[in-house]
Amino acid sequence: MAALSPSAQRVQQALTQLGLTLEVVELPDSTRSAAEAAAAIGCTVGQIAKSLIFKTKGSEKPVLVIASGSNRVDEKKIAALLGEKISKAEADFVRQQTGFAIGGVPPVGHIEPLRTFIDEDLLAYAEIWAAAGTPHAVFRLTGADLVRATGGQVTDVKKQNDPPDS
Ligand code: 5CA
Repeated sequence: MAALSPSAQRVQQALTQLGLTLEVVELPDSTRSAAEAAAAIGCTVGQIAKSLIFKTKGSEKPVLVIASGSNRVDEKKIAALLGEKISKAEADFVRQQTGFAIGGVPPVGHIEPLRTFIDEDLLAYAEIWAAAGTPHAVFRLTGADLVRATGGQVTDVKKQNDPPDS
């Protein structure tokens, strides 16, 4: 089997150090977005754990929200838990804070630990998949693994769908 790329190796090392026997795999097809990852893996979009980086508006601290691929994150819900507004981080900030580029940001293995929130919907699946450092690298895990690995707070993160026109 081909060696993992350096960024994927870092994620594999982080998982191993956490005591998790989870295996990073690099796929030929792109896993850059949740939809692409689901297609490449052959799972549902909901089973993709997307790691999204936000920035607090006052203190400019990074916040990681790990959401089901089929959910949109309601920034107001996270802000209420933090006591501070947040906005989507720009690409440079994501790289500085995590050490990974958008499209491959993993839930673990960041430069420094991040304040983390986990979408409760991810815990409903028997297995989920997360990015592993590159837009071709992923690993399979359970919701319990995700909680254990990140120490994240499990909560309702999702934006409700807009009501239909009446
Ligand atoms: N590897 C896949 C699935 S595991 C993945 O990383 N998907 S993702 O959804 O977590 O990452 C893509 C996310 O990066 C998008 O949802 C979006 O929130 C963010 N993103 C994409 N382009 C930009 C950009 N130019 N600036 C800031 N954020 C971006």
